[in-house]
Amino acid sequence: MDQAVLILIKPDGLKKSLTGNILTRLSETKLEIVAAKMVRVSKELAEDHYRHLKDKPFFDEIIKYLRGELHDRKKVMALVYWGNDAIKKCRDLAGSTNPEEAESTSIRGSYGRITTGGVYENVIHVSSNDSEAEREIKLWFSPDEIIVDLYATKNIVQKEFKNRVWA
Ligand code: IDP
Ligand code: MG
Repeated sequence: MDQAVLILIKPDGLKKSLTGNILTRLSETKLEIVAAKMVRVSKELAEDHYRHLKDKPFFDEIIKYLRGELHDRKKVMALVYWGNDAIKKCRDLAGSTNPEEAESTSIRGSYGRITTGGVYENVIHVSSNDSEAEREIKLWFSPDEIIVDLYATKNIVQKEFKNRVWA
């Protein structure tokens, strides 16, 4: 079944110059990249992304982590991969959430670590199921940033809409 999945290269992955390695590993899946961009992550976006973990003791730390406050790299690379069985293929390549338990050849097993503060710095995010993928993709991307039509859209006319354009 064709599926979409949100991948984030987290600030530790960018700081460690792992973008190329990670994209090469993901290309083994033969999935198609249908969206990609660099994002400066707001507190609101980070909290919405991890809202299912709001009650966890590590919530505040993973918000800081995703925003780049632990790495002096305030950016994340966001991508949407699309194709057959995309979620399982990408999660298998990523490995377990805890990088010390992840298979040593997986992305997280190869490049992740646990900080002294206890955060699992595991280099990438991968959506874990279809509904999570849909929610996350809609959170990180607008319809026009994705080159295929993944979900239903509607047209709205926005009056007095302020938009920044090139000067
Ligand atoms: P996932 O990223 O494998 O889907 P989630 O449970 O959704 O795992 O957790 C989101 C992120 O929060 C993880 O990728 C990891 O960075 C961090 N995290 C999850 N569980 C723990 C934990 O028990 N201790 C520290 N950090 C954690
Ligand atoms: Mg998750």
